[in-house]
Amino acid sequence: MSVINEWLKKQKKLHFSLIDPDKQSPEEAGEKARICQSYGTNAIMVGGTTVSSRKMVYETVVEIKKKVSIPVILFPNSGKFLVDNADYLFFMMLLNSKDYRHKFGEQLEGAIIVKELGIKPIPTGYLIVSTSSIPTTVEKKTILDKVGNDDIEKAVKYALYTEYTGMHCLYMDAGSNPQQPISNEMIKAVRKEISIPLIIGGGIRDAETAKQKIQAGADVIVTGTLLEKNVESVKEIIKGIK
Ligand code: 1GP
Repeated sequence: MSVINEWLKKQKKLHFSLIDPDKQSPEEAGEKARICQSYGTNAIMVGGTTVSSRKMVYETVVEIKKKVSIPVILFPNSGKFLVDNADYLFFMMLLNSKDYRHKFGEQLEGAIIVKELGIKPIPTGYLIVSTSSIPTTVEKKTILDKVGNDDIEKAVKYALYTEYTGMHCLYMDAGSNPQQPISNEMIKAVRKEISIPLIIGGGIRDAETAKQKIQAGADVIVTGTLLEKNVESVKEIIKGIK
């Protein structure tokens, strides 16, 4: 059984806090993680589209691990920035990238590093949903088979592909700080067709929105930008989820 399923057996719905090592000092990252744990977040994700220093990732994880007891999961943009002091790694296929490197190449190079470092991989299908008229950072970094908020059938196809290829979870992401989150309709349609855990992130900034995404069928909500701007506001989001 996948580790996310194990966690979901203990708590029906989960919240993950995403910390980008580029956005603050490792010490500040540790303090944010501590606050998020005190609010009831279930894991700290470490990563971001623009991360470019392995040292910064390592030191950020060191400081986070000093302050929290919950799992730390790497959310990598490349095999180059993997570190051995995190507990888990989202080993992700960027499902709707047309770019060989993002879909397969980075993972291929990263596989041997994962083995050598002994990090536990969580096989994850990662689907970028384009919800905004202004492209998010991740949309600028790769060439996408665009899945818009109305392309529900296409999202369902990618979700089924994820389940049928044996991946442990599907992470549907509207990118960092998009104009709007993934629609409730899309989440409902995907949830209806798959049984693996469904992680939803991107643009979730208030408790009501988080609650709606959970009611539509999300198992896990990811919050990133909000905790960079005002970590206290994560408390309400977690209340909305649980
Ligand atoms: C981005 O899903 C995450 O990859 C979080 O998005 O920064 O908008 O919370 P936000």
